[in-house]
Amino acid sequence: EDEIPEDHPRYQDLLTRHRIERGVEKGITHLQGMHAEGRGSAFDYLLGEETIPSADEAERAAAAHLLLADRPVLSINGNVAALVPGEMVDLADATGADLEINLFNRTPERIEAIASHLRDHGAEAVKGLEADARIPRLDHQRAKVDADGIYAADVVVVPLEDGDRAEALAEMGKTEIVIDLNPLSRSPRVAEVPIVDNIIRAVPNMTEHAQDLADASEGELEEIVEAFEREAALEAAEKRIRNGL
Ligand code: PTJ
Repeated sequence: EDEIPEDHPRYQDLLTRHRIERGVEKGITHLQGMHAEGRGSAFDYLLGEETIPSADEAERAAAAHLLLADRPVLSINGNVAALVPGEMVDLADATGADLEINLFNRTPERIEAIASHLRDHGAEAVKGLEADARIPRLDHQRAKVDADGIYAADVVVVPLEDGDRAEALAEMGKTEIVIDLNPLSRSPRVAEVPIVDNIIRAVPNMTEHAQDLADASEGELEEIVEAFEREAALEAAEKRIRNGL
C-alpha cells in the first residue's frame, strides 16, 4: 500500500485492488473475490467514486436500524475482511453488533485466516466458526451460520452478498442491510436498506452516523427508519450510473 501515491487520481481504486490481491495471497479472499472487485470497481467509476446523497441517507437509516435492533449482526466474507477489517470492528463497537464470518466458498482454512485477521484488527469475539444452524432453502455449505448469530439476528448487514443468500435471509424475515455497488443486482433489490456505495466509504460513514445518533431516542431512530425509501434510493443510484455513462 505504501507504493501507491496518494495523489494518484484513482488512489482509492488502486488501494482497493491491492487489498484484494493481498487478501488472496493471505488465504482470506477467494479468487472469485477478484472478479467481484472488478465488477464493483466499474460501477464505482460510473458513480463518480463518491458517496451519493441517497447512499448517505441509506447509511444513516442503516445505522438507525442497527441501533434499534435487539440482535444485530455484521456478516463478513473474504472481500469484506480484506477491504475493511478494522472499520467493521469499529461499526460493531458503535452499534453493539456481533461480527460473523459467513462465506460463500466456505473452507476451514479461510474461516481461520479471516478470524485471526479480524482479531489482529481489534475484534474480541468472532462468530461463524461453530456454524451450528442452517439458513433454510440453501445448499449445505452456503447455508451454514451460527445459531446465536445470523440465525437468531433481527437485523443483518450483508455486504457484497450473493443474490440467493440475500433472498434466503430476507425470507427468514430478517431486516437486511445490503452494501453493493450494483443497484441492479438481486441482493440490494431484496434488501430493506440497499446501500449503493463502495464498502470502503460506506462502513466508516455508517459508524459516523451511529456515533452521531448514539443519544437519539427510540422515536427519533424510528422516524429515520420510516422516512427512508428503498425504491427511491435504488432509482437514484441507477440514474446516477446512467448519467455517468
Ligand atoms: O468470500 P466468499 O467466499 O464469501 O465470496 C465472496 C464473493 C464476493 C466472491 C461472493 O459473494 C460473490 O461472488 O459475490 P458476487 O455475486 O460477485 O457479488 C458481489 C457484489 O459486490 C457485486 O454486485 C459487486 O458489484 C459488489 N462489489 C464488489 N466490490 C465492492 C462491491 N460493493 C461495494 N463495495 C465494493 N468494494
